[in-house]
Amino acid sequence: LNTTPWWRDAVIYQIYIRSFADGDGDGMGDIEGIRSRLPYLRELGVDAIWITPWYVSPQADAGYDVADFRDIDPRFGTLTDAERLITQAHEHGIRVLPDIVPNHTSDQHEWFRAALKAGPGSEERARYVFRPGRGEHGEHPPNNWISRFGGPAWTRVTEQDGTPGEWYLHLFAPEQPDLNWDHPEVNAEFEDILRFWFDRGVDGFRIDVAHGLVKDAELPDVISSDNTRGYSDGQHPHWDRDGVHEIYRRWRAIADEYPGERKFVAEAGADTPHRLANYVRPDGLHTAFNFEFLRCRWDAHDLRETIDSTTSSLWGVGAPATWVLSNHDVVRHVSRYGRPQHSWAAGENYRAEGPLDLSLGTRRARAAALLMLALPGGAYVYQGEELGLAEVEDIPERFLQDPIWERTGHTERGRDGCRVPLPWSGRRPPFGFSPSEEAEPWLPQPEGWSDYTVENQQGRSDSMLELYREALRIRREHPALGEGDLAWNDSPREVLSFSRTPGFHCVVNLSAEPCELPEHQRVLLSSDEPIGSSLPPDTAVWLAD
Ligand code: ISL
Repeated sequence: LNTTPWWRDAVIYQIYIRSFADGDGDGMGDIEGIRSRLPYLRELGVDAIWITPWYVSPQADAGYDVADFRDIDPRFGTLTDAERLITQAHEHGIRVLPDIVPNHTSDQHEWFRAALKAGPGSEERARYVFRPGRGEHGEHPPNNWISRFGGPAWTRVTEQDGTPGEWYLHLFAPEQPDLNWDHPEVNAEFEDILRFWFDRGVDGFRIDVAHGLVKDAELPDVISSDNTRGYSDGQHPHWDRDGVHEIYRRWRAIADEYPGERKFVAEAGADTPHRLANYVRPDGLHTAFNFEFLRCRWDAHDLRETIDSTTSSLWGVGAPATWVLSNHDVVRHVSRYGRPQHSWAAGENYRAEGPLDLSLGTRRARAAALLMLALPGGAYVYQGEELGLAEVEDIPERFLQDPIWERTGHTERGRDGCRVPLPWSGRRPPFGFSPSEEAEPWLPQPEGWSDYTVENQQGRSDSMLELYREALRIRREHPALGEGDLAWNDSPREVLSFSRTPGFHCVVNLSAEPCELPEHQRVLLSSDEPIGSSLPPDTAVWLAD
């Protein structure tokens, strides 16, 4: 009998809703599209789906600017569609986790509109972070905080009488004003929103910018808006402050009122595994994304250190580890690994340096999938990684939609390249993404994606899709996989080799030379064929006693 709560080792598939599947033919994904692809997800073998924000939103940041948390954006469907999706997903054995965005609302949220109207000093403004500016005429922002999307984190409003007035805080786009989490109404509102969706059957939430909610009330200048380096624990004025954990203790209590192990996963930009562990305590959130793993280079030493430091910090607080290779905010890992010189810049943004070797990137991505799915804990699969999609790096500028592109004055292309609508079938765009051939996906798909469609990959034993399906099938069946131990084996420096009990072994060769495989072990699955007694470079293998 397996008594492990489902969330401790779930494989959760990230649906970026506007790019997964389009049910109504407007070129944008929607709830009906997800519903129609539930059989695909069941066959893939994932335990749950995380769906990026589906709420009413002007879409200034692709739905992360929410105007009404209790209804669905008409582009994506209706509340009834959402309820039907939850029910049908459950019938397919798939749990559903929407995204919740508590750090900010849309500037079109009724609270923010009321705040603009009500003016300085009002109760309405107290739910956000409004301040007078610095300088003789208040013409300078209240402090030096920087928006994650570029430029100052403050925008000045024009008051009702037409004069330049107060400034409001937005750690992201100006259309995303930050809420004031010291305000009891803000707290009460989100607790109610959680209940609203739990009552409709959702199995948990992904919490957006979980580390950003609480700010130092004095709003002091920062040394850096990118990260917490240079500050001692919890002392940065707006990232990763201890006060957030009090909020999540209450959220956990709400989740625990419901049957069936509802769970949270924090998108917490904590700078060390130790700080990340603060989020995941028995009376706090269940899990948190482990972005250290995502940021690793294709380097055995880097990966092994990250695996060790995350497991030891998280196990220390009784939480399972999670593993993520890609998401809707970063360059797809085929493209990262296919560029030996890739690097993460100071903040979050990845820089592509040097030419892309697509076949190398793909080979490594196959090996990385076997590594990730063999590690203890849970894993996240970002839509399209199971198809081996690479970053689309040549989207014509007129199509780019990410606010980062505008806000940085076109110095950063932004995140659209990992958000291109999925190819399902057929020889040309929209590749079955939309029901009609004439529909134009909201971002153009590369012609070359005809090789990457689900239709083209299924049943082909050498395809990325079949590798994921087979790995997930073995993972469900093998008692050693999921939660549990990990023991490193002796291996050459550039080889990762570990065992899981009972009787499972994973070897990943990150060196330029073939490496010897242990004798007397049976190959369960390998990322490249054929495997003899040695493992080629950039290849992973699963072995059994
Ligand atoms: O702040 C960070 C690190 O300290 C970032 O990693 C931050 O957590 C990340 O940029 C937040 O992303 C999420 O919220 C954004 C949205 O644009 C992203 O798509 C979403 O994943 C604003 O809601």
